Amino acid sequence: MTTTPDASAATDWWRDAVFYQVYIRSFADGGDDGVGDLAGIRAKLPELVALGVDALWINPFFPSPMADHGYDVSDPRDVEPVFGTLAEFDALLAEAHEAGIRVTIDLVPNHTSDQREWFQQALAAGPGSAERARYVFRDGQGADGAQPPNNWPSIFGGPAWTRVADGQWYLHLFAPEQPDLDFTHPEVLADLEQTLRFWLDRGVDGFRIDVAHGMVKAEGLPDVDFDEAGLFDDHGPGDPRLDNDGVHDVHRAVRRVMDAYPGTMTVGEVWVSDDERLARYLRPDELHSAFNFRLLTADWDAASLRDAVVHSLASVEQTPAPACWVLSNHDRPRHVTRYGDGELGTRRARAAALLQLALPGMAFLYNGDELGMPDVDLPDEALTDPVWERSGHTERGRDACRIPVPWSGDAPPYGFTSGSDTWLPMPAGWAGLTAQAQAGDPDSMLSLYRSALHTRRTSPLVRGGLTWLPAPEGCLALRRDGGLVLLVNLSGAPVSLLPGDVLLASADVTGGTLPHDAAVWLRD
Ligand code: TEU
Repeated sequence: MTTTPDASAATDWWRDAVFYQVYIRSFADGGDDGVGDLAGIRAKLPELVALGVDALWINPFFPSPMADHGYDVSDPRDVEPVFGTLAEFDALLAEAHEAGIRVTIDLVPNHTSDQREWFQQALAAGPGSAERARYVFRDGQGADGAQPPNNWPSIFGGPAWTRVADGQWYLHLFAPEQPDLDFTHPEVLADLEQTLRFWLDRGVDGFRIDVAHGMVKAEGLPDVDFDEAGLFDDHGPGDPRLDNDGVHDVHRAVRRVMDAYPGTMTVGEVWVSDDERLARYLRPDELHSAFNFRLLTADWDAASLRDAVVHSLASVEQTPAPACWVLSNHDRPRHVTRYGDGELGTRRARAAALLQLALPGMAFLYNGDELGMPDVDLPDEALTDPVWERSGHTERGRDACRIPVPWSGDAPPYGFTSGSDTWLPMPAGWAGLTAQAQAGDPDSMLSLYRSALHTRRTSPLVRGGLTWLPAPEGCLALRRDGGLVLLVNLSGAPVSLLPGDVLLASADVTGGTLPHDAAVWLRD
């Protein structure tokens, strides 16, 4: 066990924390195999301290056949050899805590790897067995049972059912290598509780909970009555696969475990856009917090961004949870690219950073946000995301936003690994994007993030609730109770600054004007 940083600090340290998402395969390689690992994270802790983040969320690093890059877990209570060892994890945890950085990890309750012992036992034991009851096995439809039990599509494309040798089918909302567990089975919940305690006893500070709206399916597994097109992006209301009321019992059970470890927290990946439905996950005996993906899906215009902020705040208003702001993650196109790529996308991403970090609540940065990393178009043969195969090569999947982070130097692999190859290819032309190149440039994205995080952490201005201020047409203006004023200009033309001293700006504001696609922090 390690001690938590600053043990005297409030147990709700996470309420306004800045989390840094470490997509472990792509963050830093401590060896030469071209895949990031725990040793790589240890080596980069000084960089994370310099950046000024409060906590990490590390994507799954558990034993896995890697059908979905670690989200197919074959043992939830160990470390995948490609990423290191349990001892290496303990060392990382101790060093991070020493450096004042909390560590949260990914919890994948909805499904396991098909290579997990449980699933192998279920296959061997046959229809009707106790072993099969931990998963969702059903007989098929039609005279010979050759049709799947219902018409559910997998979120990765294709049917959500796969038939096994004896003729039964099993459910997988994601890849066939990720069979869904049945949470009505008491052993399934007991195992999850054991996993929570295993990591909490080692000293982790919390969990990001994968597909936190998915563990319980609609009673009777009824057919979906919408067509498959758009499902990948839309987990809308009425989808019988997701957001069923029974899932809240799972969250209550998780919370009971968490409550025995003061100062720890959960953040749920809840792809539910309805404010009231989302709020249900944030009741006092459920999740501590949940991602709100409105900012991550909003268009770059004043109305959409304002709408994202309003709804994110509304979803937590009647709950004990803080808001939780995300611009990018390992599942979606990076925001530099969403905002138009190149100089335009970068310029907007700088403004978006000042928006995200000015808002009340938790903020999640995705590794590379601080460098302004864009997506990379990869050739077909480089694609590794199961979505590419499952969709019949109609969806390219998520590799583009998972390119390894460039640290130094002027050619691939840019200091990411001591080897020569990287698990996804890194492009030429990134010399200026590396952390090393940006650290020395006061006008870089990295310098902007460092300044914003420093101000956010140290200034009493960036505290308290939010009030909208009157703003010029096409602009957003708001004030934190502490006195920080944010102005974002999406009007397409320069606007005058609001009154106050400039603290930080995403673009040149000399002369008292804020250029378009820029943002400024002011002291009122
Ligand atoms: O994602 C769940 C989820 O709903 C996403 O698949 C999302 O719909 C999709 O990526 C489109 O953006 C989580 C993890 O974040 C993802 O990486 C995993 O692949 C998935 O669960 C299965 O574990």
